[in-house]
Amino acid sequence: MRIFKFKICLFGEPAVGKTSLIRRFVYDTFDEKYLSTIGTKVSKKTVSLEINGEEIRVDMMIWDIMGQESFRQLLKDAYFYGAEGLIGVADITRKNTLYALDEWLKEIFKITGEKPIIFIGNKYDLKENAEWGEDEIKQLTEKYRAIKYLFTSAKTGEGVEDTFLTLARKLVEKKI
Ligand code: G3D
Ligand code: MG
Repeated sequence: MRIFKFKICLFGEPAVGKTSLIRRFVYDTFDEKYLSTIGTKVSKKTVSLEINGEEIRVDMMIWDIMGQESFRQLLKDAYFYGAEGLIGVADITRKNTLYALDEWLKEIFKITGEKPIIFIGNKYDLKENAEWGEDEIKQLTEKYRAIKYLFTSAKTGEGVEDTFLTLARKLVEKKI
């Protein structure tokens, strides 16, 4: 069986749900009391995909950035260096978190070059309180020629698997 390994980085403003999305995907749990810590955490999840009738194993090394703004500035280059896939996360209840992805990407692409990316509107379980929606995220998706956008909830799990598996598939397809 062919095995691929990819570095995948999540990015986005504090409290949009990056850590919760990773925990949901990797451990299938959602902990309301998860504490933010300092630094970077790498989680590994192995998935298998069928591509053109071939079963392929993908080791996804999923990087989570944490900590304060000043710390992130210091960490940024090392964090994004070698990233092969990107997941940009915004919170649908805060419009500024969507616009912030633009700023993030200007910096990230300087480090990684243009890489496959998926945009996420997280906290979809709170959609009654949404400050933005499909139109806004579609614009961003077109601007960066992203693979796609998705609305997710780390709380209910909606869209979470789809996000990571779509990215994994895209990364494998680029290689084979
Ligand atoms: P971050 O890693 O991007 O900084 P976290 O974000 O994963 O730490 O999440 C920040 C807060 O948002 C957490 O709440 C977390 O429980 C909550 N959250 C994350 N994803 C969702 C979601 O999909 N729906 C809802 N309703 N809440 C979510 P606290 O209260 O611990 O700060
Ligand atoms: Mg976090």
